Amino acid sequence: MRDASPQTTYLKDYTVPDYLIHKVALHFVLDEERTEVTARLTLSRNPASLSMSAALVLAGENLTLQRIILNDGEELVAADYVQAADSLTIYNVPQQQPFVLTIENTINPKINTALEGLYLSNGMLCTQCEAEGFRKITYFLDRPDVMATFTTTLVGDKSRYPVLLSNGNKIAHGELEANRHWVTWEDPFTKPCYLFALVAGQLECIEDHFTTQSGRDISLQIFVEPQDVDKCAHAMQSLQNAMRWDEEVYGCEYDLDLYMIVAVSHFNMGAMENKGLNVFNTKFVLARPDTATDSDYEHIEGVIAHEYFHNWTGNRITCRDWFQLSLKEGFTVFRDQEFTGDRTSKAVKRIEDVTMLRTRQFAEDAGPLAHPIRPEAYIEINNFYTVTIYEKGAEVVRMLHTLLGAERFRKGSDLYFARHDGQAVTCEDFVKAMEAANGVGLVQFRRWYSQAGTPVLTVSRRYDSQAQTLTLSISQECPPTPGQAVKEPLHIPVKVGLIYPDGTIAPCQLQGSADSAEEVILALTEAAQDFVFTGLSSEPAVSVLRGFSAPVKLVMERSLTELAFLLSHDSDTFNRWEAGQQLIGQAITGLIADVQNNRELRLDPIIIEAFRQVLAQPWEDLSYFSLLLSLPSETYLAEQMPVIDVVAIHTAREFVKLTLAEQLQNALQTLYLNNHRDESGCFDAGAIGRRRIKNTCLNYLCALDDPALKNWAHQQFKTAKNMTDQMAALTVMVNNPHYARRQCLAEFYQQWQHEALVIDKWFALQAASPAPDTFATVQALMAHPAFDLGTPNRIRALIGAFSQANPLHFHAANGQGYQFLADQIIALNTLNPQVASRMISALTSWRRYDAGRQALMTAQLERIMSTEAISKDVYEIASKSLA
Ligand code: LYS
Repeated sequence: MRDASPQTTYLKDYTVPDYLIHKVALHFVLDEERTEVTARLTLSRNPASLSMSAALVLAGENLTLQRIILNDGEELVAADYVQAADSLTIYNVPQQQPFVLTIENTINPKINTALEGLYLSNGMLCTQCEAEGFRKITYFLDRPDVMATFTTTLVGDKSRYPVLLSNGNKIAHGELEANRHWVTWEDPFTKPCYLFALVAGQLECIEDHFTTQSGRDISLQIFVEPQDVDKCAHAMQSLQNAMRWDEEVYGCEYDLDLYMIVAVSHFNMGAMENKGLNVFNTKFVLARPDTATDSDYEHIEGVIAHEYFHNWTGNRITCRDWFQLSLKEGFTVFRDQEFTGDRTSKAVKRIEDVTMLRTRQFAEDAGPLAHPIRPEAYIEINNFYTVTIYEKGAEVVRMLHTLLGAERFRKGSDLYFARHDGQAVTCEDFVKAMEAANGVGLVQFRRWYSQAGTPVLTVSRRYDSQAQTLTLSISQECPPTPGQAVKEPLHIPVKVGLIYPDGTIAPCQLQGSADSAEEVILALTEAAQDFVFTGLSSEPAVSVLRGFSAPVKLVMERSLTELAFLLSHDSDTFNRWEAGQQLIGQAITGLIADVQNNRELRLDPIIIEAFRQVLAQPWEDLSYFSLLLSLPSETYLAEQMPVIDVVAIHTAREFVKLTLAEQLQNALQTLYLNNHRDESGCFDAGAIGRRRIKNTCLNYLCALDDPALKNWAHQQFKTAKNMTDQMAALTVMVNNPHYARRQCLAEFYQQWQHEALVIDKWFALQAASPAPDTFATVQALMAHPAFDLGTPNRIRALIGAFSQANPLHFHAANGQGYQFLADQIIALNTLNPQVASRMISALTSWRRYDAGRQALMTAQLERIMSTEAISKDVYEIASKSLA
């Protein structure tokens, strides 16, 4: 084990930089194993710095320093500077301001398996600098509050690197001897170095344009490897949609004349918003109807939009320090969620986002890694690109939007852009702009930024028939999280609607107020508060937390009958779906107890009746209809249990699925047949909805041991004209006993072996299967020629899917799943620390399991902790998981 634990960085220690860098001229001579970097930096002392020390400390890692030159004069000698593993300290820099420092160093992209800094992806050179990757390119003040203009010259072999890209506009290019050429790029906007990018390789480009609201013509280019040019149309369309939407909704127009996106197959995350040159994981660019599912199409549009939206929320206005990460990510996620909601179905998008929040973020917030959306300390910032920073951060922005309303929120964002354009700012600056633009105070609301944990709202009600009033008593409580034993009450918007027993809307009129509306937003600010509604002629049903108006857990006693009533009558699409989920969730919870106590299983007829009613109604939004028919996931159900019992959850849920399939077989079959078409390349909401409802039915029907229905799946697999249908069919064949399972898996591989993203699906599907032989399959797949520990997408597909999407087998009682995962994390620790540390998450929640599993999981975490040369990334997550 390492003797000194890695250093922690604290928000409270923030100080302004001692030096500023105004201008950066970079010169690269590209080579796979020895790239030469020359950085000419124009610096000056920061007048705002209080430090008296004259030394200039630059960050740098894995760099081979060649020489340092001051003010274009003499080379510095050894006595002038000190080099450490992660820094370069230069003494006695000139008093005259500004001054110029030229640093020459070399780097080796080929051995850079961490995929941070400059690295190789299928022979192409590319960069990833956020958060602290620029220091792996050259020595620099690698912090977001140092903003400079960049000019970049790339020199490379014409055959290997015909395309040479960097940020901004191409200002010059030319030929050199020995089959080489060069290009110079200039980015006129100041930016922190984490937004720097370069790409060099044999790439093909598809091109289009966009005319902005002020009439400027922007050239749009998407660069991919040659075999993928036929999979870019959707990404291009998505970009244009995002550009239009940002103008319409936020008044934000694009600023450069050129917008480039490059898709690379080796990428640690989803995508990166480098100024004018986004670098994307291929997964979020490439799509053709036969290779990508409907949900892939939606994710591509969402991620393209996310990175595009960053141009204002992230690039023009960036973060002062990495503790403010949610300033750009939370806001940008909120923006992309709203965009997708507008483009597809608002109801469905909200439900999907909340589902993800409640399964993943709530789990994070309840575990040893819980942190506020503005954390106070980190060891490795890459570990803080979390669902809390992103998704809970988006919920906090959404609450501001809910509290202020769309118009006033827009006034706030306008002021934020006007005040801070070109600056590196804080979450506090964002809240202040919202306050100032609207003349409101958000003092208590700020606690959302500093407090971790998921608040629990407990709601009870009392109807007084004489007074015709309904009193809602709401209390809030937030469990302790690491480092935060006591929590203060938060400002929570609780959206409420009332429904009379005949299904009509009851007026919401709060005591003492003259306004009456169909719904109200209650401002819960105290630990416990009563809200009295007046003028109610009979007792209404209460629809609380409409649209999931705050990221909280709701505790409210409700009978199955009341839930069934809300499922048919709630006018809020989110709560209507939620009532159904609560209904079925309560039933499954009861069945889980029955499984644990060896009692006979029986599904309450009220559930079957509720589903029958849903099936009997006409639905316009078929995707929403599908969600109403879907069961809560095993992961969601696990979240609701005091001690997670993966076997009982799986057994109970499968029982419910089977029973519903048996009881509703005719209706499900009809629905399947009515929506089964041979549609290819059709991506309107209607076609997407038809596929979704049809495949939901297929999933139920294939739980039945009926050869005719199993054949439906087989036929669908064989005749599918799009990946959604093909994948859905293969999934039910892999997840249920099926005569053609092996054969279809083999055929699928044969058919798609040259499409990496489709093969990822093939790996993930098998790794997530509840079939009894899954663990053996996963082990065998590790040895498959197409498996590769150097490709993050493949790791996520196999190891990630098994550990995060297969609770039943990952948590096998004998601990084999845990040991397997720890083996992979240890292997990845040196290869790719970022990916390794993300894989630990499956072990982090060990306290949620029984004593036997707890012991097995912690033993593996201890084993990970004793890894030789453990990375900061892995150390932080493993040690905090155990703490
Ligand atoms: N800023 C990127 C995004 O759009 C992610 C960068 C990840 C850096 N480790 O989410």
